[in-house]
Amino acid sequence: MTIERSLVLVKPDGFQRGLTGEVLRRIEAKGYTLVGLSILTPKREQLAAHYAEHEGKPFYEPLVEFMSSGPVAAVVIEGHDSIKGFRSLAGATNPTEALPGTIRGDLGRDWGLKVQQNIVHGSDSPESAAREIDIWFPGL
Ligand code: DAT
Ligand code: MG
Repeated sequence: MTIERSLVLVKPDGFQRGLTGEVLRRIEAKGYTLVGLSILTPKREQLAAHYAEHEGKPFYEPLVEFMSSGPVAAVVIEGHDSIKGFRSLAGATNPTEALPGTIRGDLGRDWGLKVQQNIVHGSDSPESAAREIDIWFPGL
């Protein structure tokens, strides 16, 4: 098992609610290292690249709208199996179904919107992580 990097985003809902520190605390408490950290309001083009796999889905437009609505914290984390490990910390996509103990399960809920607001993004594979880190932290 090689050391992996994963791209984590604290989404606008998490950032606006002041949960960035709580998310970073959980990442560090788990033992992963922070190797990149940036606060920015994402542009549509950046989100279109990031979420290319979801283009055409019913939640795509609401997702891009939501993600560009305010600041996010973009983070690169590092550690053995950190891609799977962060997905485990984050919990299921639907915050109603995400188990207690996970970021989404403890801190998220369904707000009845067209897109789920679920606090965090985490890369889902080594290929996605490499692609996403290049989008958010070119050259890192
Ligand atoms: P994840 O973020 O768990 O990797 P995803 O990549 O399938 O999930 O989707 C990206 C985001 O889009 C997800 O975090 C929340 C939103 N989303 C996904 N599926 C949805 C759905 N069926 N209805 C509303 N929003 C959805
Ligand atoms: Mg995903």
